[in-house]
Amino acid sequence: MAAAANQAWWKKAVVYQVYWRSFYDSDGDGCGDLEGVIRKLDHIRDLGVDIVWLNPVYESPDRDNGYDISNYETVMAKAGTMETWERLLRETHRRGMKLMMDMVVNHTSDRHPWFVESRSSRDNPKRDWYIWKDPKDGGAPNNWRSYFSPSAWTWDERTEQYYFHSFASEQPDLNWRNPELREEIYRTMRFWLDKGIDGFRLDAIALLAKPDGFPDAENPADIRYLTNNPGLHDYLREMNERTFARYDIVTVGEAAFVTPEEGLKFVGEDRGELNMLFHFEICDEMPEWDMLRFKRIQRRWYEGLWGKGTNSQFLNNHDHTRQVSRYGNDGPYRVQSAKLLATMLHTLPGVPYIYQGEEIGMTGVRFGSIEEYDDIAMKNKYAELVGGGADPQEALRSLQPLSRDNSRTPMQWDDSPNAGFTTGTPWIRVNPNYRDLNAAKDLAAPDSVYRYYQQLIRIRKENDVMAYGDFTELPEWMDDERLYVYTRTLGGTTWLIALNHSDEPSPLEWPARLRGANVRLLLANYPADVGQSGLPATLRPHEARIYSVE
Ligand code: TEU
Repeated sequence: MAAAANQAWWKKAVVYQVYWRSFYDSDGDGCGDLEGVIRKLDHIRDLGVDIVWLNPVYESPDRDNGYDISNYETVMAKAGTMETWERLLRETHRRGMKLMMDMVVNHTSDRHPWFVESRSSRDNPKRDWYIWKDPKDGGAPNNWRSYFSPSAWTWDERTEQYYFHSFASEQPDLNWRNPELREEIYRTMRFWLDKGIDGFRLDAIALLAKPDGFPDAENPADIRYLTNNPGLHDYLREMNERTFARYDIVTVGEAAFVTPEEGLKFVGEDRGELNMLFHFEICDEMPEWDMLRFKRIQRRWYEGLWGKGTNSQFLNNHDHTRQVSRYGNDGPYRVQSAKLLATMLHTLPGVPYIYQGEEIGMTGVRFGSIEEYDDIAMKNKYAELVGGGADPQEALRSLQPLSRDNSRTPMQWDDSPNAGFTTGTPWIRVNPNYRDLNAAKDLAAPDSVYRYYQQLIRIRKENDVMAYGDFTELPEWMDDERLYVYTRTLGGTTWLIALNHSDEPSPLEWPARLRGANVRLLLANYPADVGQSGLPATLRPHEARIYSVE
């Protein structure tokens, strides 16, 4: 395998995602805010995190929780003021961390002044900043769905045309064919870069290009047609040249439906586009834990990117339910499982992302009625199902496991009312398990998940092998559905990671080449003597161990 690609500060980084509206509410209005993030920065810093990824804070009607922007250069009042944001930037930097902003340039809010102008008349100068089409056969211009609605087109009575939206009708797509629009976006990006931010997470960045003529899809339900269309990489190269390349920053592209070969087009170090890829071959396409499928995906992406571009490692975020519930064990082995998943993500090739609350093993949630949910994607889908005749309770049950709200319930700080998140009424209900599952209780526990994350991040940062070491699965367990055993090797350093992703103890027959090696325990998620030599004959349920091998 090719040697690790050239080194860069962000390749050894650990990213922590702050969904600020659910992080900490400083003023009791029930919604998290930037002042609240400032007050909790030490919680993030003490983990050992390098980069804070802040979900969108720009002015927005909040139909999609900030991913429907109505002014790119102001902070939404719910979050705070520009002064608060500038203080957050300073306080983040003062703690030796970097701030990565979430930038949404595929679409705006339908209340953005640009769209208000664009929809005002067919000959408005900004008409072409969005995508307008005449009806076809008396209906929508084609048969495409959007991510959030049965049709990707919404009729506009005033100008008697349809406009295109990859997500909700409140999120009209920008027309990236228009050079004037592109320049305005680049100017906005430089507005934030000139404030001293350290990077961007680029939302839905694989959707910018649209195909000529918008032909009908053979299978409208398979929405891949929304992504990776011709011209996309021309836009990304121009974007990089006009903005990112002029600053010492890091960029990560959220790109759905890409293969490793396509992913490399975004992040190949010779491409002049983006730095890191955030793909969804797991979270979008692997509904529940499947060890062999997970191993295959990891192999494919390692072979496709390693030495040429940088992958991200994550199993949850604000759009995907909490990993210990979806891909682990959130019952009797919740603590061990949370630590095992973390060990895997921080030792596999790629930059690890921590989603707020993951570091204390927070779990998914099940609310009793659709009214208790907030997620526009879930509510639109529920309306579509029930409108199509589905039983309401059955529709709710079918949508609950993957509802984005599973990971959007407030951060659970302590066992006081509303988990210490707010003194007001929370914008979304707190997970009822907060009394037993919260940061204060976890930090006081001898088997604290948070303290394990601290150790995991520390050994990653003290050694280059995790960021730059080659990845090799041990053939003895390649087809094992419980055990995941692999090494990372850089120069003379070899680390061995052994994971038992199951509720049962798993015996291991170590190969002779390892039985005689000098093996030393570096970290374990069960009580163990770090530094002890020798390999275990058995791994306990959800046991994870990291060894150095000489
Ligand atoms: O999500 C984009 C998105 O939904 C897909 O690209 C991807 O397949 C994956 O499922 C993520 O869920 C981004 C934001 O993360 C999401 O919160 C927004 O709702 C969406 O864009 C629209 O801006």
